[in-house]
Amino acid sequence: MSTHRSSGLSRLVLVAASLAIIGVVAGVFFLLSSLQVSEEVEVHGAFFRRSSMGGGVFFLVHNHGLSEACIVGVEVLEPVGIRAELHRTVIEDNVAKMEMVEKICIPPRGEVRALGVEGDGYHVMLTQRIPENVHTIKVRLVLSSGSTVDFEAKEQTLETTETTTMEEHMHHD
Ligand SMILES: [Cu+2]
Repeated sequence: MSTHRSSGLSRLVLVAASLAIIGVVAGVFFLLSSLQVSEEVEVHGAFFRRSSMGGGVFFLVHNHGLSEACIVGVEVLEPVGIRAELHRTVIEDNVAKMEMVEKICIPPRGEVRALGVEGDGYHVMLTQRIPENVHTIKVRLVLSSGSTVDFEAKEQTLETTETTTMEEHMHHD
């Protein structure tokens, strides 16, 4: 009789303990999944420089997520009709060369300095002439997750540009 009672009680304790564990596990999963879904990729300090043939868009991009995030596409929302490409500048034999890249990946909890040669080489290349009266452009980055990040880039004119940054996109002219 007493053994039956104690086994019933221990079964109750076991059930309560399992429920508590399930609750904790579910809570952790919920927390992780909500971190995944929340806005992970942020653009900071964006600006563009024009050239006769188009220009370059430069920015810092932060990944607040726990997994790698990749930029796989770019488009100019405003003004319409301006083509853009993901680019990287590489130095070979002291000569800066640009190449198109399929993607720009940001490590978990990391950043990429898309500032051309002053940063990690990456930048967005504008391959069409920006109208003279346009001094702010709106850019959309497409991530491999399918989500998008929109940001504005104000024009940085040569007068306000540091001397060291002036050389960088000269080869676009
Ligand atoms: Cu370029």
